[in-house]
Amino acid sequence: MTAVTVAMHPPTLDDDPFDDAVLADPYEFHARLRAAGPVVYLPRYDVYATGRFEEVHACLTDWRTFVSGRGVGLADFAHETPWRTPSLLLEADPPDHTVVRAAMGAVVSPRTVRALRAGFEAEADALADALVARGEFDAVTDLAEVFPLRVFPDAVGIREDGREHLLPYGAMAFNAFGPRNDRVERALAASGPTQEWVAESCRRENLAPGGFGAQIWAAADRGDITAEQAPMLVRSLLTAGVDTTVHGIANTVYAMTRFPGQWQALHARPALAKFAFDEALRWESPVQTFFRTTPTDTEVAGVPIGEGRKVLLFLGAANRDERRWGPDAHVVDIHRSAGGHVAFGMGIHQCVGQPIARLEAEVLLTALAQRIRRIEPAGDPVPQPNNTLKGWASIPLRVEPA
Ligand code: HEM
Ligand code: OVM
Repeated sequence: MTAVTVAMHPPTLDDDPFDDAVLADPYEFHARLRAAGPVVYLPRYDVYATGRFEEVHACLTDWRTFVSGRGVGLADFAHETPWRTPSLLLEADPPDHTVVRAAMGAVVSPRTVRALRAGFEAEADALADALVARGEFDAVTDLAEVFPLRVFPDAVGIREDGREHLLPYGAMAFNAFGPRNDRVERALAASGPTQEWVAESCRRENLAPGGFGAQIWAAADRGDITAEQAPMLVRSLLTAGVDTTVHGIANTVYAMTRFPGQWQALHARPALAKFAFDEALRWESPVQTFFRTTPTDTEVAGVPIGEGRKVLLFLGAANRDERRWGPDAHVVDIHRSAGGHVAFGMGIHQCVGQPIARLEAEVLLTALAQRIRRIEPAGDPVPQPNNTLKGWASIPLRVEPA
């Protein structure tokens, strides 16, 4: 017998995953994406894509074959000019990435973040008290946007004025990973003052002592990183550290409105808050997608992929893959083992801000679970379209005090 290698042509899907309607409700598209095959071709953007857990996980962990240094959005930095200086973490590969990541990992660590817990708890308790007293509020604008902005900028040590730039800047950065559609063009066109404010905020003299920002500069003083790299790392915190947690918190509340029994379980045992957060991140992942680029000819699940191709990884679809999570993948169950989801990524780029995100979510959900017996929608949630982030602009909520 002669062994014959057959180059497999991937199935083609004509969908636009960055269309407003798909962004608002991507799950039907995700199902067709996973069903079509382990790898599909999207002619609309001339990219390969995968929504299956096994392939997404494999690509995330194989950083040599699927690089980040050419950008983790649709744009290939080998051919296109990035909208801003690329991130030294997100948009870098070893060995450059390794040094910088070690420095950031020392600044944002389980140990350094533990010191923030008491202060975060006090803020969470105060906010929960005020919202429960109101009885009705918006889970996005009154809760999920308020809490991170109350604790995170102070933890970094940035100045008070101009903090209203943080959410728009993050939204723009995550939009910019997608195609240059209207949403991106409009945001970029008006972004001058915001970009200037962010750059200013990263300077050593504008960062309060003791915060993550000052600790990044201290790493430069020690020679762990250079003085040119320090402000770029502060920028990474400001870019990735706000909108992500806002949507993570809001999506968790939304998940609980869709599965009221789960809130009952959480109220009965507030210590389950951290599991509720992981399960919600799995079920509705705030960061839906990232791209990688192939520096050499390769292959995924038998599908050949040429040099210099973009591969679109659907984290949010992988987190609902029945092959990995079983037939009830689409059900929220805070008692399941959601650990191992890829909502924070996987491998060398796995979210360095996780300890902060988890702390924020845990203290806030705990405070709410202790005080609220029942939650129910007080109106229709309003989606917030973003090329990368899955979230809501508004989630009207009614709560019944414990
Ligand atoms: C990386 C998601 C919160 C800072 C990542 C990645 C994901 C992610 C999926 C991997 C990117 C890749 O593989 O290309 C999330 C989610 C969050 C969250 C869902 C909240 C629920 C945060 C926070 C910070 C942060 C609070 C900052 C304090 C970063 C940075 C990276 C990163 C700097 C790049 C790490 C590297 O490339 O080595 N995040 N993130 N994130 N995240 Fe987060
Ligand atoms: C960064 C960064 C990291 C993760 C996500 C992200 C806008 C940015 O290092 O700037 O999204």
